[in-house]
Amino acid sequence: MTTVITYGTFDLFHIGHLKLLQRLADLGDRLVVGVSSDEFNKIKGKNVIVPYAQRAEIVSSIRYVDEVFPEDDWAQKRSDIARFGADVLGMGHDWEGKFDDLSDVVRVEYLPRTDGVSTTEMKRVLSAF
Ligand code: C2G
Repeated sequence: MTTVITYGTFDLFHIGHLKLLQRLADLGDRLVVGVSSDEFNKIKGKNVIVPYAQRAEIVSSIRYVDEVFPEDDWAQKRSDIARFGADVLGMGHDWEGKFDDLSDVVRVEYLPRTDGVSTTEMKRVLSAF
């Protein structure tokens, strides 16, 4: 069984998030997702709209996702990979190269992002109303 692992904030869940999760699920048999906690988003410098509990519930409801767990810091990936027995770490290509240091324990894949949609852009459009 091939396990794929990924991480993200998934704020204001949109088609770009969905397409990425779909592409990641196609890489294996099981997809586990680390959803960034509200506290970790402060460290990432992201102002999130939707609280962690709701973001986690939305992502865990996606048919491509098998399990969700909290992402609390940058350094937990290596232990998560061991805990889940992950074979593949997949991220959108805006992270290209950033996780290559984990390639000794997992196959690292950077997948195309979905252009034209982002949480930042959604916030900008919504703020105009
Ligand atoms: N994404 C995408 N297309 C978009 C927007 C996002 O493919 N139009 C992807 C990103 O590349 C990322 C995932 O969706 O792989 C989640 O994006 P974010 O919620 O913005 O997550 P991010 O802040 O990049 O957090 O430790 C890693 C971080 O937690 C990643």
